[in-house]
Amino acid sequence: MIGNESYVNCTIPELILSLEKRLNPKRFLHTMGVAQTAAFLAVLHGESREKALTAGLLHDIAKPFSDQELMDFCKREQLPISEAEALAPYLLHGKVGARLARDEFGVKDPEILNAIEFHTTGRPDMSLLEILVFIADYIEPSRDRQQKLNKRRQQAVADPGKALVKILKDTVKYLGQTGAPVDPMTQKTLEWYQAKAAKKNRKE
Ligand code: DGI
Ligand code: FE
Ligand code: FE
Repeated sequence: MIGNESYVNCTIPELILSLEKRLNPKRFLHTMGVAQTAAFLAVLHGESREKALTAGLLHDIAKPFSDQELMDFCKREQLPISEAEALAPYLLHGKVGARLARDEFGVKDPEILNAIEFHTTGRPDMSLLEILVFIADYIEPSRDRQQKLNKRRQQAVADPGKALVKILKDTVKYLGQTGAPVDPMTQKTLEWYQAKAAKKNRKE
C-alpha cells in the first residue's frame, strides 16, 4: 500500500487492477494521470496525499455508464436529478461515482466523496482537496485538448485558487461555444470564486 492510511476496502494495487478492468484504456490512463497529479498537488499544497490519490483514482468510476444507466442508477438510489442533469445526464457521473465509491469501495471520508461528486461542476466553497482534484482532472499529463494547458499547470503549482477560477471560466466559455447547457452549479461556482478573488484583490 502507498502511504499508511487506506480510505478504501482494498489495497491501492487492487483498486488499480479493478479500475483497469472497468475503464477503457484511455480513461484508465486519464484516471492514473488525475491520481498522480492530485497526489502531487496535495504534497505541494499541504493536503493529504492518500486522500488525493484515492479521490483521483475513483473520480471517473461511473464514466463507463451510459446516460440511461446514470439516470436509472439515480432513480434507483433516490439521488436527485437536477434540470441541467436531465438535459446532460453525463453530468451525473460524479454523483453516481461518489455513491459507487461509498458502496463498492468502502469510501467513508466525506471529503473524498465530495471531491468525486463535484469534480465536473465544482461547487461554491470547496475544500482544498476538492479544488486539487478538480484542477488535476483538467491538467493531468494525458490531457491535450484544453486551452492554455502549460499556463494552467504552472498556476496549479503556484496558485491553485487562480488555476481554479481560470479553468471554470474557460469551461463556461467552451460550453457557450459548443452550445451545451451550463449547469447552474458550474455557473454558481464560477461566480462564487470570482467574487472571492475580487475581495482578495481589494484587500491587497
Ligand atoms: O470526465 P472527464 O472527461 O474527465 O471530465 P469532467 O468530469 O470534467 O467532464 C468534462 C466535460 O464536462 C467537459 O466536456 C465539460 C463538461 N462540463 C463541465 N461543466 C459542465 C459541463 N457540461 C455541461 N453540459 N454543463 C456544465 O456545467
Ligand atoms: Fe469526470
Ligand atoms: Fe476525469
